[in-house]
Amino acid sequence: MCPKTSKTTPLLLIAGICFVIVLVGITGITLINNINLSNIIRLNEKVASDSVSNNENQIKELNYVNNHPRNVYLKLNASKEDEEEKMQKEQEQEHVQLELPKTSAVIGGSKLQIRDNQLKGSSEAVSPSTPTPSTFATQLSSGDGDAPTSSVTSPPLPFGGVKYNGSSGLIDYEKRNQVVKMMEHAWHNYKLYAWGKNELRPLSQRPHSGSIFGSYDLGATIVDGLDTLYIMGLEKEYREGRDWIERKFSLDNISAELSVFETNIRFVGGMLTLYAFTGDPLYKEKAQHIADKLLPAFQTPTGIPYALVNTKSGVAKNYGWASGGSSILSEFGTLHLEFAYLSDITGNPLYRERVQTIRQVLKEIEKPKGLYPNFLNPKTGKWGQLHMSLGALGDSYYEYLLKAWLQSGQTDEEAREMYDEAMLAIMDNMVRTSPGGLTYVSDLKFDRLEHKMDHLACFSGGLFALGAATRQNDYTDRYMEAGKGITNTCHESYIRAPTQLGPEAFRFSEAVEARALRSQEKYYILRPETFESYFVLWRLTHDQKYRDWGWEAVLALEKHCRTAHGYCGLRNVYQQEPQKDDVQQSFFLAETLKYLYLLFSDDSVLPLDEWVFNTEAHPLPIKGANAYYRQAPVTLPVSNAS
Ligand code: DMJ
Repeated sequence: MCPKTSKTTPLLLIAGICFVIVLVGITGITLINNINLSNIIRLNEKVASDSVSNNENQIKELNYVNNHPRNVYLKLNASKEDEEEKMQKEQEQEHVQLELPKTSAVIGGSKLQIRDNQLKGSSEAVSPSTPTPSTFATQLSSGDGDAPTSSVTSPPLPFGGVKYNGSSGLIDYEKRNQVVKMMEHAWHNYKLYAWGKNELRPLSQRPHSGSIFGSYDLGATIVDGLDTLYIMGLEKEYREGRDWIERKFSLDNISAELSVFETNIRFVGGMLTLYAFTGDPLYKEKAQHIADKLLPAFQTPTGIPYALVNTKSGVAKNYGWASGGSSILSEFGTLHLEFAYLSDITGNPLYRERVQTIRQVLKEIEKPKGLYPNFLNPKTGKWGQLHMSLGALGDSYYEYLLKAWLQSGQTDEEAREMYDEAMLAIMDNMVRTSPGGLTYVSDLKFDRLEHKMDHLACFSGGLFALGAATRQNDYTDRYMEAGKGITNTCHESYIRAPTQLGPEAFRFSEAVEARALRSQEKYYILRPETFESYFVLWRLTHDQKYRDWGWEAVLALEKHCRTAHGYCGLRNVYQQEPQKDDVQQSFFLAETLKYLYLLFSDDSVLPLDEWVFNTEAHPLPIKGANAYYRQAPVTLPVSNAS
């Protein structure tokens, strides 16, 4: 008996333990699933409740299908094809074969397809099927939203007469789909863990309240990312975002201290693009609502705005660290596109007047060596420290000079002149070539060059190239050369890091080229500037290397920045397995993924002669060349808004 009992006891014991383990396991998994599931259900319900409304009306109002830039293009082409088919039939009857007249021109060293019939003074036959902006307008149906410009007659030719052939630059579907999947991943996780908040912390799966917009529920990722969703055709996600804006977005009754610059480029810019795309009056109202909250910042003796404004009290001030109470060039100099466009769509000239005042101050002030220092005192109208940069604190001011001219349909000649003067001064005083042959833009501090380039300055590859492609003058070739050289250097800064992602700043010395040296320069926060230049250069040259470089970046982002719950920046790009920073920046959705998507799209998606990108990659229509401009019919007298 005894031996028998001792044999069965351990067996029973083992069976009992196994049973308990299985039981605990099942209960644990069910619990975890329930937590995740209830989380998802809760968030989906929240999103859904934000979205409940008369869907049918919305569909009619938004008219997503008809107004989507891609679909309008397809629609245009379809009608073009119809016409071509009709023509062909007629010609077949006459046994005549005609071809759409095309030729090519070398602009800034790149070969571009142009349409002869759109060249000034061309004597060649005009193809009856070639769409013009006015046919654009009449073929559009804008539903219940504000109508696009109804008749756009003989617009001044953008790009100095050069028009891209809409069919060139084919779509790379596989790579583009990958970018769409990245956008879905970023958006869905933001929706799951941070909906309505500003940004997502992917590792901690909670909102990022330390973002520049703080802990207020301003939905920065929604407003910034929405036009990217729209462009990518992610309609369901787009509608969720649009509904959130309608129901929740307001700056009334909150006392947030907002950056005038950041709020303008992300929120006003985002709303303006959505308005241009859809004609949905909601976006125009919101853009104006936000801009009005920024207006108190402009009440300074010079009209140069302060950096920060309180949305409730209207009290405005500058950053304590900025050179003796100065405002910052890249901030007050990056308002022009949005404010000018806002005036045109609202009929209220006040916004344009505010930025025109800034322009006049900058035009008239004496510039050391023709350069613009980063700091300007809004009370005295005098420069602060004489630090010059095409990176942090300077960058997008120069961008907006060229783009204000483009946005105006190349009529704002003052802006182009200021751009040319500034960029020539930068080329002479700040652009240098390393011993290894890399072109870079140094910072300049008083008379001393600091051979360092910010990642932020990598946008300037595209800026120089765009300057070259849009006007043939004595500097065209230099601009294009600088644009290509800088873009190549930024690519080098990426591929010299084991992660294949570029550092925040990189230096040039006897010992190193295009590498960060200081620990605080080695991070990568999902920035877009290098990809922005790949995109612009790709559109202007169709050199395959730019797409290849973009794809390298996609692979690197997937390898190092993707997490189970969104995308993070890296603390040190020179480590094989870098630590992640736990922030999914809103500009990752607004800019980084948009530029990568466009890089693998064909040229007809947001053609550069019809759209100009604000500094947060929100495309704005070009006046006279784009039926989506939606200019208000009447210009109101100056309002009493301050
Ligand atoms: C964006 O917010 C804008 O591109 C801005 O002009 C500069 N920095 C970030 C992205 O890096």
